[in-house]
Amino acid sequence: MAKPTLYGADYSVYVRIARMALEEKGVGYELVPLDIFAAEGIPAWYLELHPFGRIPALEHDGFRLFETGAITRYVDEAFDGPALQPADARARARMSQIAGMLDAYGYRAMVWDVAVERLEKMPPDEALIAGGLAQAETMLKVLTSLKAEGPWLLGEQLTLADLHAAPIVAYFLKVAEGRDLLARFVQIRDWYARIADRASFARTEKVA
Ligand SMILES: N[C@@H](CCC(=O)N[C@@H](CS)C(=O)NCC(=O)O)C(=O)O
Repeated sequence: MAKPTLYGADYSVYVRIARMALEEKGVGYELVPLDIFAAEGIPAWYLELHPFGRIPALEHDGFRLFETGAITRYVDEAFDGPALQPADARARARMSQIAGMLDAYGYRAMVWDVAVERLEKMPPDEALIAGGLAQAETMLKVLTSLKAEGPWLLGEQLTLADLHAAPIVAYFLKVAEGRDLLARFVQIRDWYARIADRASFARTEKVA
């Protein structure tokens, strides 16, 4: 089968989720660099692939796709390799719930309101950071309550839920407040140590 092409930047949390899925499946792919925040703006050709101007987008044998959740499910279903989605209806629903929850309530709070605000804004908006940390605390509480017994979020099987969560948590941990908060959620802290130890995580780390 032809190699898929993924468009995006190595700094992006969502691009990393898609790349981790490709890596875990053992799928060779080409990463075409696309800096979504480039001063010169988003190239017109990319808006053909993603009319909303976000990254990533995938192209495979003439098939074009955007939205990370759709991309990771496609990668799991279209290629050989270990299954990254549970067969059981309830576990599969839980997987979608965790990914949806991270998209809706985790990403902005943990990545932008806390990590990017602390690292890149001078001076940072402390109220925004405090609000982001409060939401992150709820996220970590809920992840703890939803986590099944076993090494991964859904138990014994590594799934798209783990791959969706890891890059968001990794970004959050760039700042001390993120590290201090995670330390209080032992099960998620230990889960993170496991996922961060995988080759798919190391191979998608941004090179400085
Ligand atoms: N719903 C999109 C979200 C992707 C997304 O927000 N990507 C970020 C980079 S991590 C982006 O493109 N941001 C550009 C912007 O906010 O203008 C998906 O699931 O792929």
